[in-house]
Amino acid sequence: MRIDILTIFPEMFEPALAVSIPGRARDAGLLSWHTTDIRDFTTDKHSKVDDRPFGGGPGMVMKCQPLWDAVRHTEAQDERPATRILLTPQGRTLTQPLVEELASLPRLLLIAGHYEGIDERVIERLDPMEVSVGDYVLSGGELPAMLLVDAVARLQSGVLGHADSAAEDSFSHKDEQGRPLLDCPHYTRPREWEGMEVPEVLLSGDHPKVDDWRAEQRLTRTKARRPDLLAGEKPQQ
Ligand code: 9D3
Repeated sequence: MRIDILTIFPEMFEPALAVSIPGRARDAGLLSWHTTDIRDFTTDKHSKVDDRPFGGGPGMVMKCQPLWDAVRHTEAQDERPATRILLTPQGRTLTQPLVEELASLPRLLLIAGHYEGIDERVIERLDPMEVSVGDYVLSGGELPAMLLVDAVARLQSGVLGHADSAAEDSFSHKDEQGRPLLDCPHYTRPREWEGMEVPEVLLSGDHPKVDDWRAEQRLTRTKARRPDLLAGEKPQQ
């Protein structure tokens, strides 16, 4: 899979992604990412990617032309068709089902804005999928773009080792109706730490009993911490 990232802060991406699972995926030849600096596509002498909003108000608005030219230039770098994704607070929330859908595509083109907004006309012309990473305010789309790269990278087949693949299967623990559950608690040595013991069942060697305990913990924790996950009939999309 190829991922292109359009941004005015291209230098943010390499250090964050190289050290993590995306770095492993790249080393394994399963993933590549390429940044395009939107500022390289400005035509004025001050390299202005933004301008004051029509109608007044605070903040600046990203101009149409540099972004449009950056997208067209970047798409021409590879023959695979790119799915255009704009990271924006107005988008649909990134969830694991959406990550799985995106992870199966040959090429993503991520657009990270760093302004109050982007001129609506270039959004209309690009017609991207609009994606948010949750209901909180960030200063730009760069960190959301990195979240998305990380989430799709770890689903490229071959990235996760044997242990992790098994963990991946059991990570997606579901209840009887197919709804995702939170994970159970984990413990490792020592058996006693600061007067705190490991639950006896985990030391018993009775694996069916351990499985039952973990299943019960997942359900209890999900009810207590994320009742919304159990609210519907189907998993949330
Ligand atoms: C305070 C500014 N807001 C006025 C109502 C609008 C606004 C514009 C740009 C808020 C945040 C941003 C920058 N954020 C993103 O580009 C962004 C984002 C986010 O802030 N939260 C969750 N997901 C995303 S994806 C991109």
